[in-house]
Amino acid sequence: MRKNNLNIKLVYFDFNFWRVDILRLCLSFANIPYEYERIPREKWVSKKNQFPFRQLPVMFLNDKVYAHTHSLARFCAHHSNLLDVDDTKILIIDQVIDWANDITLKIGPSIRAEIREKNLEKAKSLRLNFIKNDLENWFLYLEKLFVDSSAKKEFFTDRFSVADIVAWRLIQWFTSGKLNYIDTNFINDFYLLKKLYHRISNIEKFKTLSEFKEILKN
Ligand SMILES: N[C@@H](CCC(=O)N[C@@H](CS)C(=O)NCC(=O)O)C(=O)O
Repeated sequence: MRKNNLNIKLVYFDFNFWRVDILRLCLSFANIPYEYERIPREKWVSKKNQFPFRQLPVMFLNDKVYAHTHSLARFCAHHSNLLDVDDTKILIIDQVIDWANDITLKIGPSIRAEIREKNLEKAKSLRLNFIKNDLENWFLYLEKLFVDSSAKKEFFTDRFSVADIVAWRLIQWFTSGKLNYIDTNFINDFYLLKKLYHRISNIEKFKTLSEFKEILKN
């Protein structure tokens, strides 16, 4: 019998990305087992129609399929005791997840131009526009949300939650050096977010998760 009678399978592409990693990190943090299927990009066209919104990630739960990162994150966080019971705290958590979605949509066109269209000139121009118009602003918005939400300035809701995991995963992504033209030192301008990142990286239970190690290795 699985913990909480949950029989969970997550499906994503065959690379690590925050949309699915936050789900995996939550479940693993709470010792909730899950299966994980990685679909190679080249198989996607033939499989796409099997999925409700033709997008990944999805979660199979007891043989029914569910989609959309935010919905899945709430579910996984709730079962992992990483959501909250106070609805104003949940509102804070929701905003961090929506922030992650929004900044991903902002940087998305430059990623697609590079990886799918293989148009490096277009990718560069879109990326430089993102850096000029969005990068700093969107991290400022997140830091301001942290300042306004957190009394102790330790975690978004003063208790480690999926919001902190989302922020950790996105900061890791944007400082990984994988995003062309983004100076990974940009995070030094966001002292509290940088401190949050290191605080989370040093949570004993978190830093020993296999998912955590795998994300940092890639
Ligand atoms: N609304 C979805 C968006 C997910 C999304 O954009 N997934 C991308 C990969 S990161 C995708 O599946 N794209 C479909 C495709 O490339 O055909 C969510 O919140 O999860």
